[in-house]
Amino acid sequence: MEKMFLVSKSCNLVFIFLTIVGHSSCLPRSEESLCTAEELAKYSIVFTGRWSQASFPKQYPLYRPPAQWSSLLGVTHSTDYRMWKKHGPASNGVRDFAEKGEAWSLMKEIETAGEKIQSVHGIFSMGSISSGTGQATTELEAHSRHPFVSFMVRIVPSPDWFVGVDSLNLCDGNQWKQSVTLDLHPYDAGTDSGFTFSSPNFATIPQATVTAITASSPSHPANSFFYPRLKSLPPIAKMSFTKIKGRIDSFLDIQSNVTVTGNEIEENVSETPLDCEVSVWSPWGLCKGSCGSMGLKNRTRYIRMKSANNGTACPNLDEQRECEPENCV
Ligand SMILES: [Ca+2]
Repeated sequence: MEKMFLVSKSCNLVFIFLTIVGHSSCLPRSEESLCTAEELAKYSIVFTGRWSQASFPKQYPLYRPPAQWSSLLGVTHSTDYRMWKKHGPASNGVRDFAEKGEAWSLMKEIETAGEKIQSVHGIFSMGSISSGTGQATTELEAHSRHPFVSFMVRIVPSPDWFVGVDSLNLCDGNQWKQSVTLDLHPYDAGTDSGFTFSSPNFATIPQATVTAITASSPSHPANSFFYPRLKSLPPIAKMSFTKIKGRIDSFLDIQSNVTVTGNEIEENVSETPLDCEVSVWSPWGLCKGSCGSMGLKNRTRYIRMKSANNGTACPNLDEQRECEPENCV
C-alpha cells in the first residue's frame, strides 16, 4: 500500500519535472522513489529573473514599485511535506508570502512539519532582486531521506502571484542529479482576486486553489498576463541547481549565502508583440458649420494600451463626418 503511494507520487513528480525539462519518461518503477545515493548533497542554486518589458510588455510595472522579485524561501523535504501544490489550497503561510512577501508564518509551518513528522531537512533563502531581470544565488543541502526541493519567490508587484517549484526530486535512484535547470512560469495563490500587477488588495472569498497563470488563463483581457496572440508565455524566470562538493553543517538553519548581481546578461530575450487597444468611440459631437452649407461633427476614442514589439498599431483616434448644422432655422 505504502509502496503504491510512493510510486504514484514519484510518477507525478517526475511528470511535473518532465513537463518543464522535457526528456525521459514516467514509468512506474518501484525503486524510483527511494533515494539510495550518499546521504547528503549540497547544491548551488541560481535564480535568474527573465521578467523584462520586451517579454512581458503588457502593464509592465515601471514605478512604485518597478518589476522585481521578493526574497526566496525554499525547503528540502520528503514526500510527506508539500510547501504548495497546483490545484491545492494555499496554506496561510503561502498566502502571506505570495501576497506580501512575508515569510514568517510559512517558515513556522515548515519548522512545525520538520518537528512533527520529520519531513523537512532544511530551509534555505535568498535575498530579493530589485529588478525583473536580476540574478541571485544561494546554496542548499538535501538528504537522501529528504531529496525533494520546493520554493517560492513572489512576483512584485502582484496580487498573489509567484514562481516556484513543488517537490522537485534532486535524487535519481542511487545518485544525486548533477544539474537541473527549470523554466519558471507564474502561479496564482488563489487568495487575492486582483487581475493586474498593481491591483488593490481584494481577498478571494472563498479561497480558490493555486493555479498556473498562462497566456490565455484567466481568460480576461484585463489580466496582466493575458496575451491572446501567444500559445504560451515566455519563461518569466529560470532556476538552476548544480551539485557542489562539501556540506552545510546546520540543520534547519537558514542557509542564506546571498549574492545579488545586477541585470542579467540576456540570452535571447523573446519579444512579445502587444496589440494596441482602444476605447469605444465617444458619441458624435455637435455639428459645427454655417447654416446653408454642410457642417462637420467629430467623435474620438482613446488608447487603452499602446502597442509594443511590432504588435498591431493603434487605429485612428478621431473621426469626422459631414452633417447638417444644427439650430439652422
Ligand atoms: Ca489571485
